[in-house]
Amino acid sequence: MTSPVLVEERGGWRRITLNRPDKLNAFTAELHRALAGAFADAAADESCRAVLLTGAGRAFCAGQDLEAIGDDPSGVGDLLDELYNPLVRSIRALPKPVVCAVNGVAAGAGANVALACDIVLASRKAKFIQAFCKIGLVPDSGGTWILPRLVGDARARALALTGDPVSAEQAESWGLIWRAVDDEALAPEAERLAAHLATQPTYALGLIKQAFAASAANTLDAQLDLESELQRDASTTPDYREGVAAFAAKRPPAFTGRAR
Ligand code: LHQ
Repeated sequence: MTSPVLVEERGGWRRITLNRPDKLNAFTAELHRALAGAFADAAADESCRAVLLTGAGRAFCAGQDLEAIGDDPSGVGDLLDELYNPLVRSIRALPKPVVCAVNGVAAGAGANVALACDIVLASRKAKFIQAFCKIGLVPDSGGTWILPRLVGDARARALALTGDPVSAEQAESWGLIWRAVDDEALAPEAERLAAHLATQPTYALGLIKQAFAASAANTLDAQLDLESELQRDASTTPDYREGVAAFAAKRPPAFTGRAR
């Protein structure tokens, strides 16, 4: 049987591909389990220093598989607790960068999982749809948290309340994503970015993710204290010494990505 998630080792980084193209890579429990395993492996493997998440076929992900879930509402909340929320948490907590290459439509939880990634590129044919209201649900997978932070309250509310699609170009100009790129440029550009990130001071990049995670709830005072703490930690790494030495020697740095 075809695996619902493909993992390719690319030397320092790995590509994770949602692989149910006939169903626009909609989430099933099986896909969730495979994806959780792929992120857990990426977290555990020190040689993996960046992750690229994308979808097979013409879509990135159409959210929850509405056929697989049937019409029994009793398990919907549990699905979030058991599958979607851990996925979003694992992406945000992964101490290495996650690039998302949104290769086509990203709807419902598919959109919000993409937006949970650290750097989001989208092909010009991609669309982001907060489809939840169209089926009588509320945005999940962090949508009500991340949307207002990325695009402001006015746009976030309108997107969630109408379910209107947002094009990749609009998403870029609103700051919902990092960059919209031509369709044929998406894969090479996302790969280049993941490969570049995989050569960078991974431990420090993980600390940067920690700082951004905390900033959403922190006062400036608390964030300044956290920055001191994280900077102390970063400055004890071999990569910091290497970065400064390489700068002084006017040569490219060779980072290990390690903490010690
Ligand atoms: C699908 C799906 C799909 C199954 C396309 N399921 N088959 C969390 C926890 C618990 C419960 C509920 O939800 C959640 C979070 C959520 O994600 S809720 C939101 C769920 N997603 C949606 O409501 C989006 C539904 N899909 C669509 O609106 C459209 O398919 C989009 C706009 C994504 C794409 O439209 P088209 O490009 O026109 O493609 P299509 O509609 O023709 O779909 C192609 C095939 O994919 C088709 O199957 P078929 O056998 O007829 O070729 C669709 O039935 C299937 N498909 N989305 N979510």
